[in-house]
Amino acid sequence: VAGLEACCLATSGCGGFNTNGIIKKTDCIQNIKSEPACDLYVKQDHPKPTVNPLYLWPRPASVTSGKSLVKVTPSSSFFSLAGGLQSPLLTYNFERYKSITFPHTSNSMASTPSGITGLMLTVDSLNEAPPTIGTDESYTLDIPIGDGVTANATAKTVFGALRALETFSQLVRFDFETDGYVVDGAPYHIMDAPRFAHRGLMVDTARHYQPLASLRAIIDSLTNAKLNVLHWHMVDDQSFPFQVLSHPKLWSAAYATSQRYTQSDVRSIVEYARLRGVRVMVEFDMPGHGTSWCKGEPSMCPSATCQTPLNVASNYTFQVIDDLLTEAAALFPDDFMHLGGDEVNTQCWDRTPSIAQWMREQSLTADGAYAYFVKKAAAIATSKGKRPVQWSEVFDHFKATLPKNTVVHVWKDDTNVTEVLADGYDVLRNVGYDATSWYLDNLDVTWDAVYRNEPCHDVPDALCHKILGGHGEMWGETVDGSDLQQTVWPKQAAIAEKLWSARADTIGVPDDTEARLLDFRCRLLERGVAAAPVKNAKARSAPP
Ligand code: CP6
Repeated sequence: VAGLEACCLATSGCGGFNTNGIIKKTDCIQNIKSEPACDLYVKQDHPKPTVNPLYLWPRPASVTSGKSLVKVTPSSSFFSLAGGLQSPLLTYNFERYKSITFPHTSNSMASTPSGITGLMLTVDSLNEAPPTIGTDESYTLDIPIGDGVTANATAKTVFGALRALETFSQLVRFDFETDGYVVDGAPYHIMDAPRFAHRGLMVDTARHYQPLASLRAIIDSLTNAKLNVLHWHMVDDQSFPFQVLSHPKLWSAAYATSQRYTQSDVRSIVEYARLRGVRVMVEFDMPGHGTSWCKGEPSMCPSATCQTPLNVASNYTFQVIDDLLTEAAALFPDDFMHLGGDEVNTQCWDRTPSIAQWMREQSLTADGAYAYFVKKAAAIATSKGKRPVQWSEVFDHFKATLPKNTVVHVWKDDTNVTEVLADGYDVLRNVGYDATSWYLDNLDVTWDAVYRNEPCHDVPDALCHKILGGHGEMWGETVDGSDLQQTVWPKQAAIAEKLWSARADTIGVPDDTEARLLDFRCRLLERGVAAAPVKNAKARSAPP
């Protein structure tokens, strides 16, 4: 097919192709010779774990295990809730985890039940309201040795129960020799809870549209690594795919009439995420990165020739933002609402006579006008019951004058995280070894560079616990639905472990990590997640 390279050898490099001026990467995942086959995952072919848990990702807080191999007998009611209680969310996930835990069909399924015959969950609260930053995800999991016995899990919330189901699913494997399921290393006693409450992935749907099916698949993939936030970078300079009922022209700046999200679409994505214990934090980036707003609402922009940042001098700008955030607040139940605030170049305000005049009248410098904008946006979000989240620059510029409910999303190397925390702000940060590795779409970065980052490396212990968590960032300039998953995975797994698991004693990457990640990547492949090879970060093409 002209212009389209479906696949190419990792070593030869491959070109991209250009459609409507949008750079897209070709998908060139191939068997990478240096990557061990997935037989690594067949545990009897691998040295028995001496230090457990070798093959759980992310590493739980505490595991004790034994040396026994126990059989597991699947059944339609394998997963159940203690006390005969009902939870629609858990019933849904019992079905989901039946197919995840038991992917193979044995030839001798009819054989009599033996070994572990069920997993019973005891859950304190069956509240199914969407998860929040305060949701307790701790759980315990006990897998006994015996015949006709049940495994047991406890959790405080239904979302903690989901994490227990995930861990259980990772301990069960299909044994092709005996044509049945087994657990190695029983009995298990696991007590687990996340290190950070906010463990996310940012997906940018403005540089390329990401189809709904791709968003659902990426949400599904998050649960494998116990991640719990999708940060939806909804709009940017390039496109505005989101439906605003009160300002119906805004989404005329979508890439195509088909490449848009209706409010009903958004509701269904948020619900899909809730069922998996994933929060959705939406971002409307402003006043920078706002060129796309001009198409539907031209008066929000300084002028036709100088379009960004959004017009700070116009009350109408804030009227539209208020209307949009009213609608967004009703669609996204999450407490957090991201308002961007990054990369604001105020030259355009100085150069636009009406805005320059307004700034003089208000006795505001351009930086003062920037502060006025981001604080006004934050106040609007707060008035809708949301906590504003804003990128580093708002702190770098305005320091402790920001409202105290602001969550500062640190992405810049030169932002002093200790200072942000000491000034009383909650912090999210991009997890990475240095500025370049914060971005999953940067193919020069290898998984171990991501893993080597310690989220508190530059923060005193006394303040570390105040960091809420962080994100991998999937900027979309070169990534569309064809290569979303292999751009995110497996590097996002390194981030997931840094955010879930206890701070390692070892500086850097513990010895068994690569073997564990190779195993986890095979698990992702088994589950239909198109994770790129672990050992070859450049298995995909570079942009032309
Ligand atoms: N888009 C938006 C981006 C980036 C940011 N905001 C970005 C900047 C530098 C790098 C990667 C991404 N593409 N809206 C910064 C938060 Cl290296």
